[in-house]
Amino acid sequence: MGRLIAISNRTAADPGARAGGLAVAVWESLKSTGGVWFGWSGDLVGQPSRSVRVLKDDGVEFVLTDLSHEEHDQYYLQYANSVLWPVFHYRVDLAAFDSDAFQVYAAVNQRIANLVAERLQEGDSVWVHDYHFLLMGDSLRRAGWDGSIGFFLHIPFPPPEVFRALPEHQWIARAMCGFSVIGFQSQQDRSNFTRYLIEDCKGKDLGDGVFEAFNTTIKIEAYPIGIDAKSFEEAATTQKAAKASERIGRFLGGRNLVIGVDRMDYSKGLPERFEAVGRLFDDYPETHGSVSVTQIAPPSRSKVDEYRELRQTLDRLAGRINGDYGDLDWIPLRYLARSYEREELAGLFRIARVGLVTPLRDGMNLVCKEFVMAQDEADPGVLILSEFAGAAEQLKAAVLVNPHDTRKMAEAINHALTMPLDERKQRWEALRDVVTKQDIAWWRKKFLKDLESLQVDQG
Ligand code: ADQ
Repeated sequence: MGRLIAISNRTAADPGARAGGLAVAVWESLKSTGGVWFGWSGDLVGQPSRSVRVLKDDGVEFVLTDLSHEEHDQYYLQYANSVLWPVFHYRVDLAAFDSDAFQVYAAVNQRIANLVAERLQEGDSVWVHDYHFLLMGDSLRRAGWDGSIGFFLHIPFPPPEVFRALPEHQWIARAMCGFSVIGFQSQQDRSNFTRYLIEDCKGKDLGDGVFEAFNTTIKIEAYPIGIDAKSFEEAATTQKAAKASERIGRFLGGRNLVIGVDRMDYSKGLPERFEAVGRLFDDYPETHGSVSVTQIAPPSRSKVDEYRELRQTLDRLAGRINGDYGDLDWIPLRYLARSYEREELAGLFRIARVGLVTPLRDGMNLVCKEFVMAQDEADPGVLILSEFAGAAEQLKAAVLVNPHDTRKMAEAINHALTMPLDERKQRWEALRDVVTKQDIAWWRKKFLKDLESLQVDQG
């Protein structure tokens, strides 16, 4: 097999950034084959730059480019994060459509494609990641690369009716057909995209996951991303994990912990979750004084304004709940706007009776898989999962909820809190099986196998 070439907006050049899903998955893949990882350096400069910085670590070469201030603003903050992110999460109402920003988005895709194409060798497999680079297949073709190119979308793909709201939808779909393999998180996302291809692009289903559109064939599959299950399981029994459990244990004073851990983003359904917690205390008085809900959600720097509004809503909701129900020795709902280390989170998950993962829409969601792996098998907690997270297709043994239905969510939390040990064990064993079998290595192999088999076909 040739070299693996990864392209993603942020890379794991900074070892501290190797904790998230994408970074771990790509890092492991590149280490095992020895490859090159292209992406943004994280630095900003005056003008679009032609130069790159090359770093080497553990056999992996990082080729990093700076973004100009305009590129950062238009490509990254505007088009990727304020247009594609909301529309792909079904939130057309929040999108700040902007055709100038799209031009810069296309130009950055092409600039980076040119940088990559200059360094490609015959036999290389190219693996492009996420919504920052939807046009990269076409851009690489324009730059002269005719080998195979895989693409994996980490966020949802919306139904055609929503995708069509993007003024550039046809351009984007046509460019995506420059990829040889397109991977989605779920069957739902895959079928949204293939339906668009058939309805709007005269696409044809050739069977076996292969589609024809724009005079080319593309393999289109769902590859649900996993976590490094074994290592998360181990993280939950480290000293750091035990210390975190002990610290929160002091605050809990024997009460049941219900935990939520998210990046602060409107897609995560935090106000709806807080409403459901309010309903829990309204409708189930027996929970007063016996349950503590802790929500961890650190602010994200690139979304300052949006964060401010969300934060105000959460503060108002938590204030109402704590004012109505709190007591001298009981805070019903705590909201911590900071982040914790992986081992600490694992320790908190382990001591929790209920994990609340209720996004309004999520590509996959890795937190729910981490919650599962952190549990104590003798006394496992219960996972409450939104039916709108990609993970719901795999984690059917969770308590599945509609995150918009706050009354039902309150009922589900109460059900989870009172669930007998036998049922908790049964559900957890089924969940652990899936998360362990379909882990990060399984995902990577499944995707790369399809990408490589195309290369053999073409060769
Ligand atoms: P994210 O939207 O970032 O990822 P998610 O998959 O839930 O969402 O989390 C990624 C990682 O961040 C997890 O390892 C989690 O532990 C960590 N994390 C989240 N909140 C944290 C907190 N408060 N403190 C510390 N760590 C925290 C995108 C898509 C997802 C998709 C992933 C991977 O939006 O749908 O699952 O990519 O493809």
